[in-house]
Amino acid sequence: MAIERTFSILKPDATARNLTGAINAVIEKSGLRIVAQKRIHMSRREAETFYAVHKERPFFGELVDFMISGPVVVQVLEGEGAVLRYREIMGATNPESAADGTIRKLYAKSIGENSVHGSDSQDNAKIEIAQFFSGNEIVG
Ligand code: DAT
Ligand code: MG
Repeated sequence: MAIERTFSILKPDATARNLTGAINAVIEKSGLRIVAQKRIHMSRREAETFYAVHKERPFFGELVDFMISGPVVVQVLEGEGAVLRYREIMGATNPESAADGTIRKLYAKSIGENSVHGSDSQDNAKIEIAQFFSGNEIVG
């Protein structure tokens, strides 16, 4: 498999509980490298743009409100098959269904407040990375 990049967010429930380092430790133990990272407070418009694919879903309003409820850490992760690899270590969207040892099993509070985002395809990874990082902020 090729070296890829994926986009990650440590969500407000994670920053609120001071879990940035704990989650980064799981990421780094998996072999993925954090090649860009910054702590931001998303605007409503940024969150709506980021999750536009879900705008018809009943939970969209709640999701946007949550994502702007506190700081987040946006990241670019790099490694072999990074998109799929990160989805594996994140675990299922609903922490009750997430496998043991995954970030969501370890730390997520609920299906809505589930600690992390990870891109679901290489195409979306490129789009999501470009929403938050310029090329010179990514140091591989
Ligand atoms: P994932 O984050 O695993 O890619 P997704 O893309 O289907 O999941 O949904 C994006 C986020 O929306 C998810 O991380 C949390 C929220 N969400 C999804 N399904 C939900 C639901 N049934 N109720 C509340 N929030 C939900
Ligand atoms: Mg998704």
